[in-house]
Amino acid sequence: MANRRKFLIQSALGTMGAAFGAFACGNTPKEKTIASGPSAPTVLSTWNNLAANEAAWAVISQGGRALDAVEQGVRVVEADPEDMSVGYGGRPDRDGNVTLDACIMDEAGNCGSVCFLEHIKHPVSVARLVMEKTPHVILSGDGALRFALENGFRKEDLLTEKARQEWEEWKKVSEYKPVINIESHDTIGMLAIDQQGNICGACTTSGMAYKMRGRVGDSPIIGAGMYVDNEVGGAVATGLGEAVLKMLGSFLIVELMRQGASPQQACEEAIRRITSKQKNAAEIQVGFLALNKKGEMGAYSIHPGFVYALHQNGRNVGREAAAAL
Ligand code: SD4
Repeated sequence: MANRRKFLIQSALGTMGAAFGAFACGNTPKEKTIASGPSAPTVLSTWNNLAANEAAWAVISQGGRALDAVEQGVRVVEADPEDMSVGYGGRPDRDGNVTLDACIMDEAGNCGSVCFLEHIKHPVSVARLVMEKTPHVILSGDGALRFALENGFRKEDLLTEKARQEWEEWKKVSEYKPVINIESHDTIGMLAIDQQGNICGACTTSGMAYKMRGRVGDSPIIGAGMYVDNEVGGAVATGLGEAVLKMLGSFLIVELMRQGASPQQACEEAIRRITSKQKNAAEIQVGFLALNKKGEMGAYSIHPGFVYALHQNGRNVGREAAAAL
């Protein structure tokens, strides 16, 4: 998969103009949102994950369930060693261990999650089994690994040579300092609406590079890294998980949409909560995506550079979100 830094914004100029025009203002007029038709089948994901969107769309275009679409979509990135923030090839913690977080949620409000999971390439699929086969929502660490192995997953070494070399380099200074939009991001959060009009979501990550052992971010926490409510819509987050955990961003966005906010307005309000309340906001990146049941979407981040991929109306395009700072 292409690195985000080489990311090409693949959108028709006219549409880009409309999108940026809409994003530039605080209150997005409804008719300017990127939208179409009631419950338009849609796949929306963080960062430059056009290939992931394609995999999800393949499920939806055949009449499949949004839950299968988001699982299949994010698995593309989990398996990609070039994406160094998710699954296989993800950057390790400061001790050199790749530890993974993921969650999934369906149209009935069922959800499952794994965190601090090691050695399993597809944590999202383990999260789905937690949802479908256990009475629990979250399994962590050794327990999550044991559950995965008992259910047929294979134990693998997820640390690639490239990630190991970067970690060795990092150890020379050992400074834990997430860089805005670079180095420690690429987490995929995905929302999909299927042809039945149901919305589901998933999120998967190796978390912040060089984190402390045992650190869990927002991505596997239902309501923080991802949330969907089939009456309203869904939201996903990317960026510094600690900032999102402090304000349960995805749940907040869905609740704001329930109260009448457009997806764009809801994302902007969620970012405003961070920039107004969290002292380090200028030094960190957080981006949110939202999708309502009509297929209208919103995207907003603290800093410029947050790109996302939207598959709707037969086109799969990358765009950059407007930003607060
Ligand atoms: C985390 N939110 O673990 C994730 C990281 C991320 O793009 O989104 N990276 O904090």
